[in-house]
Amino acid sequence: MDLTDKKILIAGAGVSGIGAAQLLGRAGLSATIYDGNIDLDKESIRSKVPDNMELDFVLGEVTPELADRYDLLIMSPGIPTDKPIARVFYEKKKPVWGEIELAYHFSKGRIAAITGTNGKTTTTALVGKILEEYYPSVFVVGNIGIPYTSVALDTMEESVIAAEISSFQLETVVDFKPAVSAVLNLTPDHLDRHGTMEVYGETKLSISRNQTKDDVIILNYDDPITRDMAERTNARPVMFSRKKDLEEGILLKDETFIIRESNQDIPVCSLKEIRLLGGHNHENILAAIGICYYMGVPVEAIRRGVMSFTAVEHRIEYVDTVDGVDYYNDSKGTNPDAAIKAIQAMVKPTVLLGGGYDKKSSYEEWIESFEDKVKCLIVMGATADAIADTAARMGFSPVVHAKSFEEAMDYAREYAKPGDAVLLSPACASWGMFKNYEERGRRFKDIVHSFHSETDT
Ligand code: UMA
Repeated sequence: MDLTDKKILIAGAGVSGIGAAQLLGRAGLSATIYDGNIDLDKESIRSKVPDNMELDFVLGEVTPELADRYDLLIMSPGIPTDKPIARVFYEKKKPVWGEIELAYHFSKGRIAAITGTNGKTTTTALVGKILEEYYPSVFVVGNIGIPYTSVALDTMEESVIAAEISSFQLETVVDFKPAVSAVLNLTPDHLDRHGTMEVYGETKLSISRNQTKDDVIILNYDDPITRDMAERTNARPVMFSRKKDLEEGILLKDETFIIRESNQDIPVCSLKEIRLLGGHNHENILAAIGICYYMGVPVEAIRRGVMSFTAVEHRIEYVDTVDGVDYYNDSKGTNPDAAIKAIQAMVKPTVLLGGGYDKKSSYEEWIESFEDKVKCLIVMGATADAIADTAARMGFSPVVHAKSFEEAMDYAREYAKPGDAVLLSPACASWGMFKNYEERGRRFKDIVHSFHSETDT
């Protein structure tokens, strides 16, 4: 569809909606933004689009006549497609595109699109890193937080795009066609919006809807739902597995990531050479290797990208090794569940920093997960006593009390010996000590780097 002279309504004035308006403005088009929030700060939004762009607003209630005034509706992902704003357009048989579809319409280059319930942000970031090892023009976009629309006009024929695509975004794709797609796994999530697992799964698989046999879809063999998707796609399926010795695909075999193709095993790198920890991350690595290999990246560049990727910031992020001790920042471990994942991911004896704001969580399961991995727990913040009491009840020791974050870091350095790891994964929010978990994670990294500079001098 040629959008010149078309009347376009954008639904949602968040990150996606503003990205869509910016793109249309840069393309010399005008638009109207709809938002359910009647107190929207219109001037702040106007200041973000090109000065000469005509931008109107419709706020609050939706009437059926609204659809008569526009030729196309662009949906933000957070607005369900059964909401009145979308329904009135569907009823009048007017086109409804998601923000991803709009970006795709203007975008050039080849796309690697990644979806799944868990791990898609890490996988997308890793794919971006690997692509950058080889291609000169790389964009990392989508649900990861950078709207695809914000860069679509900057892409060129030779660009490659790593796009994290959520199920919400997939509800409104039309012609979107990645060269390589991936569905990492599927467990119950967002069922309030999608209704059933079947609908949720089909929505995820629509990432591949327009792909042909010349395109590739990377699927997780170890997840029965994504494995079965191979039967329902036109693209060429390539499986990854960390458990099964597949005849062809991307595998973890004898602690080495390999690409198995035409009876040939191509080693990429070994578990010892990577910095991204945890079984769930090994799956993300397998997927990323497959995606990049079929995006045309040579194995040597894939190897460099995987080996140098530390993590998404604040998620079991490797920071540095000082005096033989590896330091990991998992400040995003703000509840016991998330913090358990980080402990499970550790492979060395670990000095753990925990505690913070009191959300009245229970710490039993978290402490149970320490097993013989955590050699010492340093507690701080409002929850220090509650955690220490639970640890004492459960027979875990030693537990060291720190009066400040800085003191906790000094203790960590003292208790950790060469060959150990120090992990900040507090199982608590940071409030009371920090503005947010990002600030806590950055403080951790600053202190680790200061330890490093001390040892250099
Ligand atoms: N709004 C309405 N009516 C509604 C719902 C929302 O008018 O029924 C308006 C709100 O008043 C607000 C705007 O819509 O002004 C917000 O739009 P949005 O919810 O689509 O949020 P964006 O800021 O555009 O962010 C979206 C994604 N958010 C969601 O899918 C909920 C971001 O993913 C994404 O990073 C961003 O686009 C860029 O592409 C976030 C997310 O939580 C991280 N994603 C889910 C997930 O990862 O599980 C899917």
